Amino acid sequence: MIKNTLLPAAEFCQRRSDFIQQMPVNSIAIISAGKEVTRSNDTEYPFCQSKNFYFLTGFNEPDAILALVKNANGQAQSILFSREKDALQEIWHGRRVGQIAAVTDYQVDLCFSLLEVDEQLLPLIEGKDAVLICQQGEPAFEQQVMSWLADIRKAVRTGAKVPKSLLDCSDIIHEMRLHKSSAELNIMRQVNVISGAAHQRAMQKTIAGKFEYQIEAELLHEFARNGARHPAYSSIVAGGDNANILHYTDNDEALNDGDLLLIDAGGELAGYAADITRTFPVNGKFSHEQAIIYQLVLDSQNLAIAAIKPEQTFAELNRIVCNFLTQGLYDLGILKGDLEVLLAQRACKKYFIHGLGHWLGLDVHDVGDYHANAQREQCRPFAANMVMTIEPGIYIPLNDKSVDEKWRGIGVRIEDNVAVTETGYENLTVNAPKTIVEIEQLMANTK
Ligand SMILES: [Mn+2]
Repeated sequence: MIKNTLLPAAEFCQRRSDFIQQMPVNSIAIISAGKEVTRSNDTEYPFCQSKNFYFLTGFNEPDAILALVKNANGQAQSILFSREKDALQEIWHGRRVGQIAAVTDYQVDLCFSLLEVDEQLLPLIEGKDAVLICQQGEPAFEQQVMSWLADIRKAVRTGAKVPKSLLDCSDIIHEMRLHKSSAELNIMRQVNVISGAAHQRAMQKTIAGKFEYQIEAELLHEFARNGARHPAYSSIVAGGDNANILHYTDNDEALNDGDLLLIDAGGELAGYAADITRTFPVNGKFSHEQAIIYQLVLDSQNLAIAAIKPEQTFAELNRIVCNFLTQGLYDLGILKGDLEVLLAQRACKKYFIHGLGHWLGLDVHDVGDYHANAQREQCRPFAANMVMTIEPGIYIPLNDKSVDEKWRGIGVRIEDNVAVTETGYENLTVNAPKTIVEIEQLMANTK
């Protein structure tokens, strides 16, 4: 359990009060922490807190429950339920915050042991008009809440009043998470710098003959030694044709002289993710064809980033990138046919097979509505303090017989993390080398 020192308790307090403002009067929100997940037998995966719960508490222990109460008169209360102090458990498994420190350090109004949850929570639920929970992805906790409601229902003949509605409050929290505070932006800047340094280190340590997982080890080393102990997601370290497998995480093959290496990796700091992709030559020097495809992807990315500002949309950025990549692939003879038709069909999607970007924050694919329309275009107007990735790519698999052999096996993705500002954008990804010159120079200087 690492106490979060990067975000002050006051920020979490403010979030709870902003959330409570949006609750109906005479309701209770019940938000559950994450559970430990068994890896094998009696060992667990590293614990990852439920991000909605973390967003509202900063509290990093499993099994806890947050109850936010808004009474009929508008009065509010934050109540945490957490594991009780237990000398023996703590000797075996680690320290616990306990109920006293939870109140002082996390600034909730009250904290009870989980052993008291039925006794304390049922009277708070009883008599409310609505119960709010995060339904998305938490069916087991929803069952728990249903069973509490059933317990109250058993007492209706003695006057118990059962809440009439069970509401999903995921959207309220997700909207709050989409708009970053200045403290959150600061952490996201920091984790981007840490992750950029990891990409630099990966470039410096790459030589033909090493295995992909050895480069992964360099990334993890650089994350952890700078305070981002865990990666935000499983690192993709994909040499040669492996780059054409979008979510390749086997990372177990040898790197070959003459191939590109695609790395999609970011650290997690105070719960916040970086999500950076770089593609560079294993031997430190782009081949002619690799350089052409790389520059095309890079130019398209720069075009998209330069167009970011309030009111801009992913749909429009997609249009800009698709037009540019389609034209470029046509000029290279990789796309053949009538240019107008190819542009209208967005023919580049044959080789640019994923979306242009996504929201970024506590989750790497962060929450927040995209306002997708019937054509699946993401039309949500950007606003200041939203953070997103911009990650165009071109993937030409080795077995694609429709293109000249010289292009086959090239897979390039370039991904930066960008915050919307009042007047434009701020690229948070400031130290991961990106131009061909920068990459070749860095790699030449370390050989
Ligand atoms: Mn991404």
